[in-house]
Amino acid sequence: PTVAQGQLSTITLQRYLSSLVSSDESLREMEGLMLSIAMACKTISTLVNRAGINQLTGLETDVMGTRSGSQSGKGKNKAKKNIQGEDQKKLDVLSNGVLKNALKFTGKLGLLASEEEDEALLIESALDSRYVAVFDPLDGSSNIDASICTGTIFGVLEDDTVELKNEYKRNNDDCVRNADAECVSSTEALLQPGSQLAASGYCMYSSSTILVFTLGGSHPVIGFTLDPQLGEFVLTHPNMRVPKRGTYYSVNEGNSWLWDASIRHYIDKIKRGEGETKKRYSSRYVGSMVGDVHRTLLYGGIFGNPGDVKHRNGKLRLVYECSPMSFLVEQAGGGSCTSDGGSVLEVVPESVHQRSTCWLGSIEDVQELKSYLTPEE
Ligand code: AHM
Ligand code: MG
Repeated sequence: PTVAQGQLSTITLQRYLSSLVSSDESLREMEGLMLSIAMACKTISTLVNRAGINQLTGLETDVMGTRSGSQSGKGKNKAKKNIQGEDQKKLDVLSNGVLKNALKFTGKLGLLASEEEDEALLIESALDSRYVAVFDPLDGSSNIDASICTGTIFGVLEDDTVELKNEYKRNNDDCVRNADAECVSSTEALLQPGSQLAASGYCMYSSSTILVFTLGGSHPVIGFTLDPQLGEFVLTHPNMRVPKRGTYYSVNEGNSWLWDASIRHYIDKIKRGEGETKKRYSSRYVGSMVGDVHRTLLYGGIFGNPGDVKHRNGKLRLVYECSPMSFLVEQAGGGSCTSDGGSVLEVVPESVHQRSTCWLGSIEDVQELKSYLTPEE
């Protein structure tokens, strides 16, 4: 819908989505999914806000009911790790549960994958549903205990393997269950390139809680701010467009000694004012992808997680970090690429948790970066 500025404060997420459905009935399932994602984000926002008060900071430990209470996690109990070997924070685990349950109970989602789940989960009650979802429930968790912004990242894909899942249903003795007695499944429907996303977005937990998403196609990138008094997401950013150029670069420069020479060269040029614009770029790096991408969407510039000699594919995950964010930024008129100058959105994932380099931001800044990069052999 076209939204006049004066009407902004009255348009809730629910109202916005139902007006979309009234002109396009095929969006009805998506409406249900978006509303449950939003509901989960509201809950996560409350958890993040109250973390310090409700003792939700610190690491999740392995032994149930015997948490050491140690903030560093160096007590007797071992910190719980995700499949990638990273320590899980209590809030990582809680947020994952909130989002998982919200999506499960929509009855509109057959399969989901999360940074905090070792395997993809099959929702037995909704096997013939149209969509699957991927998410990082609480990205930037290294920042949580310092009350620095964090966020949820999500992507929704159409499932073209419904027949496979029905087959599975017929033979469901093969169901392999995880520790929570949930059914884990083949990940085929999740392993689609980012260009196939039907929706993607993030919710940022910061001085405000902001939900930004796109439904792809001709739909804009749109942002809603949680009004704590109403308890509703209210439309505040009706059509987000990334400025064509910015003056900020956002990378972890602590790793620059390990980067490829081409990337060091590019960053060196723009910060000295010797790039195409001849302007000196400033550094801005939160270390929370959602915060860094949100700023880049609004102010322009470039964000990247380049990879280095030790970690060729960088730190971020393709399926639920790089792809959804690149899809969103491209939909807002920006650009994205991998560290060899290829398209993030065309990479076909081989596994749910695989990592990928990724750069995104202002279209002209991404193009300038690409002129320094060389395709990998
Ligand atoms: P996480 O999913 O374990 O929180 O890690 C992802 C985060 C991103 O939010 C951020 O861009 C990146 O890690 C920062 O990594 P680094 O601290 O190495 O710069
Ligand atoms: Mg993450």
